[in-house]
Order: sequence, then C-alpha cells, then structure tokens
Amino acid sequence: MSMFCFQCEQTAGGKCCSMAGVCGKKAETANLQDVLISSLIELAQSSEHNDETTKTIIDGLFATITNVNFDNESLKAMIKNPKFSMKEIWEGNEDIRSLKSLILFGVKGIAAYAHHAWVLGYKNNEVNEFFYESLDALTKDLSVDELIALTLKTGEINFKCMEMLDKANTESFGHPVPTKVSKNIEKGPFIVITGHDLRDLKLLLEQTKDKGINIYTHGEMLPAQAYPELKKYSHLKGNFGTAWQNQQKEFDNIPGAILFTTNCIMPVRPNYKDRVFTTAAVRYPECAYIDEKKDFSPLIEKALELGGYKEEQKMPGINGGETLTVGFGHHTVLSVADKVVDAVKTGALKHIFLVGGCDGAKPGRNYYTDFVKQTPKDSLVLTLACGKYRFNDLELGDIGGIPRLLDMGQCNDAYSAIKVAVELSKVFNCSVNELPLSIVLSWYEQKAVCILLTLLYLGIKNIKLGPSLPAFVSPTVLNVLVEKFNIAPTTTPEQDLKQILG
Ligand code: SF4
Ligand code: SF3
Repeated sequence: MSMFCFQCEQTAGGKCCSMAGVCGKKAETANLQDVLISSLIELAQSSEHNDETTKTIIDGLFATITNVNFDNESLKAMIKNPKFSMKEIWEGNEDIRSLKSLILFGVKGIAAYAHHAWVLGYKNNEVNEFFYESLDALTKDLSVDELIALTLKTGEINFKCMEMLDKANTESFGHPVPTKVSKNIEKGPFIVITGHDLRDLKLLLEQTKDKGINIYTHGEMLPAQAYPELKKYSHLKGNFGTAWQNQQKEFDNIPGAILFTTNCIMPVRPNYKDRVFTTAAVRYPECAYIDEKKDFSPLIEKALELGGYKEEQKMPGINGGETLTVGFGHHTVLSVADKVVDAVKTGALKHIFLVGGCDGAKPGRNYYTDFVKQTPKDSLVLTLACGKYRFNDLELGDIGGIPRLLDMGQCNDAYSAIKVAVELSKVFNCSVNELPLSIVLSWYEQKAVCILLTLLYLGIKNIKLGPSLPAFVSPTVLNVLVEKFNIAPTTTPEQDLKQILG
C-alpha cells in the first residue's frame, strides 16, 4: 500500500514517506489520517460553529500530528466518509501544495495547544473560528498571494493561542519559578509522565498522593516541575531520561509505568508495551487507554506491581549532567529585566541566543550541543521545547547572577521568549530585529511549524532553521521566506556563530 506524508523533519529521503513512515506509521494509518483531515474539512464546511464541532476538529487535527496516534480503529471512529480527497492537494501545483501544507501543519500545531487550554477551561473565539476558516481554505482555489496571507494569519492565530495557553497554565498552576531538577530515579514504585499536558500531571499527582509512588517527568513534561501548584507535591521527584527519540532505549524493561499525554510516542517495543498507558489524543494499538474520566487506577496498579528499581539509579543527561534547572518563563525573566538591561549597558552581556525547538533522531542534531557549547561567555542562551536535551545538562555559568542557560519551558512557551524579546525592544527603544538577539531553531513536528509561522508573522528576521529544511517548502516559497525574512538553514556552529557575531 502506498501513502504520502511529508509533514515532519525526518521524512524519507528529505522528500516524503511513500511506503511506510520513518516514524513507524504504517501506510494504512497515514491514509486514514488523510481521510480524517478530509472529514474534518467537510465538517468545518457543513456544521454550525459550536463547541462540540470545534472540539471534534481540534481533537481530530491533534490525532494527525507526528507520533501521536498509531491506532487505526480510533482513527476510523473519527471519520465520516468524506468526498474530498487530500490527493487533490498532494498531487496539485507544487507552490499551492507547499502553502496549503504550511497552513494545515500549522493548524495541527495550534490544535494541540488549543486542546491543552480547553481542558483547563480556556477557549478563544478567534482561535476557534480560524479552524473553520483554514480548513475551508484548503479546498478553495486560492492564489499564491492569498495563501501567503493565510499562512501568516496562521502564525498570528498561533500567537493568540499560545498566549491563551500561557494564561491557562499560569492561572491554573502559578508562574514557573527557577527549580533544580534531579536526574536520579529513587528506589521504589514510580510512574513516568511524558508529553505536554499539565492538567494530566496535576490529576495524576492528586491520585497518587500517599500511595508510595514517585512521579517523574519525561520529555516535554520537564518544565512542569517549575509550576508552584505542581511542584508542591513531594512525590513529584526528578526527570527521567532525555528527549523522545531515546525512549525505546530508556524504557527498555523499565520497572515503572509510563503515561503518554501527547507526542512523541514511538513504536512501542514488546519489552515495555504492557506498562505503557496513553490518554487524550495519544493512541497506540494494544496499549491501555485512559479516557476523559481520567481514572488512572490501572496505571497506578501497574506501577505498584512493577515495584520500581531496587536501588537509586543515576540517569545523567547526554553531556553527563546530573541536574537540570527549569522555570525561566517570562514572569521570572522579566522580574530581572533591569539586571539584563544593566548587563547589556555595561557590556557584560553582549548577545542573547534563543536556541530552541524539537529534538529528533536524525544525525546532525549535535549541531545544537556544539553551538551552545561555543557561545561566548558574555552571552545568554534562552531555550525551550525538547531540543534543549542536547545541552540542558551543561554548566554554562552565569553573568552577574543570571544563569547563562535559561530554560523557558515547553515549545508553546515560545510565547515567553517572544514576550521577553518585545519587552527588551521597548526598553532599548528599537525593533526586535535590532536587538542583539539571534534565533536558532530546531524543528521536527507540526508544533514547530506554527511557532515558526508566529515568528514570521511578528516580522522576525534572520532565523536559522535546522537540522534540515521542511520538505513541504517548495523552492518558490523558500525564496519568499528568504527574501522577506532572511531565513537560512543552519550550517556549522562555527560558521553560524561567526556570521551572527560578525
Ligand atoms: Fe514520514 Fe514524518 Fe509523516 Fe511519519 S510523520 S510518515 S516520518 S513524514
Ligand atoms: Fe518535542 Fe515531540 Fe517537538 Fe513540544 S516532544 S517539542 S518533538
């Protein structure tokens, strides 16, 4: 059976996955996900705009993000026999396909963030209306200019969505505070929780109170350790392992249970399949699924049955570091803004780098480790999302008490980085592009697409993007991005640093 998917960074041969996904997605699953998108398009075009339809669209889009849903039966249950076929886009004009892909993949990312806000009780009408507008546009005969405008609007809406999620997270759990996180796993029963959903973590912490079970964050859940309403639980211990692409090795025969709340789930190996639980948009055949009632009892029982390690285990980061520091969201960073401004004025701080985005399995991602290691001592490195596992265990020192490496949170906390940049530009009375700030992004899946579109919508120039450029960006569209925004692929850390620092 053949398939067509080119939505992520690891797509086969840098072109498309056509027989099976490099991510492990089978052709049947990929095709079902395409039919699901068609089905959502027709739902958006034919239904009344209400909460029920909006939530169906959000959850359907979320299910098609890379490494979220590998379960054909659950996909089939979401499909309503559409007439439109995604082939019309995939087999059409290359530039139109490219722009429609940017919009569709961006909207998938927005759906994930809207879902997290929604479950905390936060919705935004403009964001919700855009799901209908953008899906409808995918079937329309639009010009390149019209599609470029809609692509930038996707970035604008994502900005509003990330802002809403920031509000949802901080009003529900408090503003993140700097927090040191251990990478050791204590003896005794434990649960590893991964993904981006903070509400799931809160519910799990409540249900495991006084049960003799420790909870460890993994992957994109790490920043949760910094939220006051989550860190107050004494059984929320350290962080397990590194980024998503190492899970098959790190979960090998693990004596604990694992909960996936979002991406990135990889094909689950038999030696830990019985201890993997998924919830919300994540589905994997034969793995237990926890529905919206969020009764985590089977997960808790599994953790107790497995019993955990007999002795404490050390799980250092990829550079050997044994602790990580998190919690530098906009609230914390802006509370020391005067110190940052003074350091710039006295010359103690000469440059700020934002090195963030997704991690991934393909070789070449050590670029980000080497880049951060080589940043000069009079520079700060802001980071976010799971790409930071390439360097977040490094000890980079500080500048006048401000740590040189500042972990701002999950990918959606790109909102924090933008807020800080905008505030600094106000203080220095210049545009964000005139700040001594450089953005070096790593991308993998579709949330990185909507974040990139947000940065472009905000007019941010000179972004370096790696480890490779998206296969769905056609040469013409790339030219537009280069001409308008001077976006460039990463080269080598040495060359890029030399160019940035002039
Ligand atoms: Fe290939 Fe990525 Fe699509 Fe998976 S999500 S099938 S790896 S392009
Ligand atoms: Fe990572 Fe999958 Fe993108 Fe939120 S967990 S960033 S890749």
